[in-house]
Amino acid sequence: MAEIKVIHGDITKMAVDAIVNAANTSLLGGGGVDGAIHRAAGPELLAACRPLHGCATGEAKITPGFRLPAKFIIHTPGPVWQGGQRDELRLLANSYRNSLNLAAENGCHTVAFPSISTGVYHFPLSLAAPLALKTLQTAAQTTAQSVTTITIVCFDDQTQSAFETALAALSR
Ligand code: AR6
Repeated sequence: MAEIKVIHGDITKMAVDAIVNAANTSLLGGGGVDGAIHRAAGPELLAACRPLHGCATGEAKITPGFRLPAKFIIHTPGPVWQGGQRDELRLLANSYRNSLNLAAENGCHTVAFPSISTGVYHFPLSLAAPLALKTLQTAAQTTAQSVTTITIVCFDDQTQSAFETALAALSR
């Protein structure tokens, strides 16, 4: 069974098989973790993203990691929070599940995630963290059994605390 870990850190520094990017539907870069990943991976990443012609919310696409320590980058646009009545929970779960499954299909054993949609997309952390961990745990037990380690890389204390609380509740 996959181990799920929560750490404080910068996802661009993770030496794992795949890191996940909280992208937008254009896949052509942006701010936040997306901007950091594009800066660290180098201009080859944008060149690799252009022919992908974007990605629907909740779906996922893969590129090489280029100058990153990670072998692959899995790009997923999470939902923009609009109050909770626009299918945001299902779409966020789709982002986590589809990203983990795509990693497994590409032979990845170690995968790192940022907290998708809880930055400029304003998804409430208190809802996102438990949903993310439950979705990842279920996918790791069913469709993505080859994944051994899932690391949630938190960039700030509030995110880390929300994921640690959700992880403690998950293993109870
Ligand atoms: N490592 C790990 N986490 C990070 C890093 C990093 N280097 N940098 C920021 N975060 P956000 P979203 C955290 O806004 O809400 C972009 O412009 C950040 O603190 O990056 O899904 C895209 O192009 C927060 O906890 O992603 C889209 O347009 C989390 O990553 C839009 O933002 C997600 O925040 C996507 O918005």
